[in-house]
Amino acid sequence: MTTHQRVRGPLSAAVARLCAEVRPRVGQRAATGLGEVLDRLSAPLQLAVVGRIKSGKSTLVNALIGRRVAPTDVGECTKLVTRFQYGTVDRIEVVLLDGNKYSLPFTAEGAIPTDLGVRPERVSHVEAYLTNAVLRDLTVIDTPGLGSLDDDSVARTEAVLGNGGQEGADSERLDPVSHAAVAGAEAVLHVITRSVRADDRQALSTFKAATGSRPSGPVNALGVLNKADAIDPDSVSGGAGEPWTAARALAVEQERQLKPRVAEVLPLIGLLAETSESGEFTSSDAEALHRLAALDGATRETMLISADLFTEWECEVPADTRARLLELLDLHGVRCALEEIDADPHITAGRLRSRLHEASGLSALLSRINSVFRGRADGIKAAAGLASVAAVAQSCADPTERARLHAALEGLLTQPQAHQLRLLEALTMISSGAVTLPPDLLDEVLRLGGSEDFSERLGMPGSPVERLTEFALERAKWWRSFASLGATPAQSRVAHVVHRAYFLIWRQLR
Ligand SMILES: Nc1nc2c(ncn2[C@@H]2O[C@H](COP(=O)(O)OP(=O)(O)OP(=O)(O)O)[C@@H](O)[C@H]2O)c(=O)[nH]1
Ligand SMILES: [Mg+2]
Repeated sequence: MTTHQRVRGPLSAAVARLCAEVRPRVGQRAATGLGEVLDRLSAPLQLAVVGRIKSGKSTLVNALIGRRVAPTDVGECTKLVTRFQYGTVDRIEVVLLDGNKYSLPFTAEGAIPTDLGVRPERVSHVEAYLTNAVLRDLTVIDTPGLGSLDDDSVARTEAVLGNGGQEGADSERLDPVSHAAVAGAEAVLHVITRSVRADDRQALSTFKAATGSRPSGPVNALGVLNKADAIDPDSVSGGAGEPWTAARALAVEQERQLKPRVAEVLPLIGLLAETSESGEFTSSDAEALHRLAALDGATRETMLISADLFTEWECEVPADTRARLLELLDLHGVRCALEEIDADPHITAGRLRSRLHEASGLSALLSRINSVFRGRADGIKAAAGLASVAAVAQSCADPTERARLHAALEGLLTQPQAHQLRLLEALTMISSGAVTLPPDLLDEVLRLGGSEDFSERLGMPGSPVERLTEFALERAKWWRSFASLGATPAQSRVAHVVHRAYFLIWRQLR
């Protein structure tokens, strides 16, 4: 049964207790909903990778899992949601809209076949169970490209990610809306490329599509500026003629545009990350690169001008070997590898692979995923769980039952230890645009909700406790007077929460 499953962290545990306590006192439907919330609270964090068509979502999914398992660059784009979760044996399960499931073998290369053996219209989504350790505390969800889909696929995607209707629902299941809120992804990697387009921004604000009723924000969303290798450094101000510097400058610019809907935007060369993480890069690839490095300078330069020249120019390395290198690394990756070989002609294949990994930017992304998502999984999951309970309450036909659920929610939120959830809720209101604050106050609230560490939350890392205590009290007072004097009603709600957050910090520091 669900209730004995492990719930990770005090906030999730508090929400789990709430569900377990109220469940016997509500009707069958709401009880089923609360059961789903409970299941969800003990499951790994659900991280969806979303973005425009062909932005490199599946490539990034493979890099994260460390295996080329999601089909990439399939002539046809990804049409279905695939959830990659931990399992004790590798297996693929195709879930049909009528609720039936069947399993499917991996391709010879160990990937999910693009042909699922049934008409795509009949499929709800694909569950892939893998033994990879990363998936123990993170379920990774690959999604179809935004803007790529016909209405039918949109409806399916939303149903799985949590924003739409659910076909084949029997009477004991939740109604579509609450199912959506319960099933939605809890965190998001938003993959963008070169420029943030209007529809990227729109996608972020309607990111509800991926997270049920919970919009993305600084607490649960990171942006990834992918294909950093394809950025022309001369086209970016501050690019300094160097691709990675240009990518960083562009990421900062995009972050400015997208904040506070994402915590941060990080540049990435997803292809290099995938190749170096998935074990696709072999010693014969390294050997081919050594042979290319040994070519005379003029030939090498010419070949590196374009992909066509790289594969078609006369040279002793066979054309199909070069085509493979291009597929694994693209031109920029090949260039990086050749420079590494120039610097150390005896570099081993393993070392070359790890240099490519370093060049991909994946380490920085993983470390942010750890601090933003894994580190805060408890708060993220608990906030998602609360939103789900609220959605279950909302969909109750019986007013007494609804009131009981609301009372339980309120009861939980007034406990001091649950205040962090109020703060997360306030951040969500801000990031969804429901509340606006002047930039300095916005930064302050983001900081306050952005960490577990008191000195970081107060923006004074390394300061002595006395100074922190004093500052927390000062800001608590300020926010209280802002709440009653200077603020709009919506700002005032947020200000009360911020005031209390400072007050609680002050009390604990003291
Ligand atoms: N040069 C370069 N190519 C990349 C990078 N990331 C992905 N690609 C390539 O871009 C193409 C599309 O990648 P996918 O991962 O299939 O993109 P997707 O977003 O999953 O595409 P859809 O599912 O069709 O929307 C593939 O050929 C990838 O190899 C990158 O960082 N650099
Ligand atoms: Mg894809």
